[in-house]
Amino acid sequence: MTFSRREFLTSTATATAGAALGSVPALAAEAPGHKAALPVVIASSNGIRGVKVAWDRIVAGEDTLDAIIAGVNIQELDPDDQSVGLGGLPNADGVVQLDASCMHGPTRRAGSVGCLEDIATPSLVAKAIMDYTDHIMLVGDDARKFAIQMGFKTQNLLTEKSRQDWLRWKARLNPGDAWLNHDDDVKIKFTTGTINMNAVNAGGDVSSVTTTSGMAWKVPGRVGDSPIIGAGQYCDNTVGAAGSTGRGEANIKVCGAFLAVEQMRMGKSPEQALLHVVERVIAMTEKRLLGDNGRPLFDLDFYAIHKDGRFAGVSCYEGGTFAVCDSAGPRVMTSAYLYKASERPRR
Ligand code: SD4
Repeated sequence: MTFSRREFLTSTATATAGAALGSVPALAAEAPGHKAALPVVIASSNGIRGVKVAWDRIVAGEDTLDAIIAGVNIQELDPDDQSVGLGGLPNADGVVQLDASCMHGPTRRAGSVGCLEDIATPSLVAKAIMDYTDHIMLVGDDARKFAIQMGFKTQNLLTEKSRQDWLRWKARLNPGDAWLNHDDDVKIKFTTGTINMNAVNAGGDVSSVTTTSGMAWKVPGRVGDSPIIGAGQYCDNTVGAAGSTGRGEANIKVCGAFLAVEQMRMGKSPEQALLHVVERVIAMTEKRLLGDNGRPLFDLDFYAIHKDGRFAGVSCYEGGTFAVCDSAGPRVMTSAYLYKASERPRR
């Protein structure tokens, strides 16, 4: 921990004001945060359908990891979600390469896959690696071969919509090259969703999963934070779970999901733990990614759940949301944040 107490209180005050939770907290007096009766499932906001599916399955007695993987499968198989699985935005070569990882609290096992092509459900491939091998991570063509051996079906993951977006990006890349712009009116997306989901059942068992097509237009072969155990997601059955969406390169450097769980282990609430993680991210950010006001030029969101039912979402900037489902049903909630939206530097 490199922050002085004064720095901690100053930044915590910013964050807490951002979360509209009132006065400056002392280290021991934490913001109350959110708490649900178990079971509870949380996810990035694109998981709003998935948290309900996962929660229903957990209530019906299904294992937490199987349940949340069923939850994220919805996005993976949805061709209109351009951040995950089928229809994900491709890399710079126009090839969809997927990353995913998962962790199962009760058995303390983990699985992960990076740079996977042609298989729409990398979360299930990560789980197959966990279930059927003595390894944790497989990547690239050999991960694809493994998946085929395990019975997964290959398909072209590049939808026409994502191919058109890639073409527009490519055409505008260098004004002087031989590609002509073929559509001037369309805004090009660079990153979108990714889905992280975490659950605790009534017995306090915890699991986590993250799945993504990664950063759009990435350098072929690039692996983000999602398949990195401890960055994209992490869980410990004695504490809770955490995960992330957003700029993976920023998260990897602080092992954000692991750090969040460790902060909860040391007694912080999920919200305070995640605020600590985001502060570490900012402290570790190179200058080229900071605006003149010292605020980051990227987005990064974290989600955490404690095994006692407390949970939180935290973003760099005001405006972030996350999905939750408990006995009150699925809903989107506002994330706490470090900086006001007005502090976001212009690019
Ligand atoms: C990555 N964290 O590959 C992912 C991307 C993401 O919203 O979450 N986008 O870096």
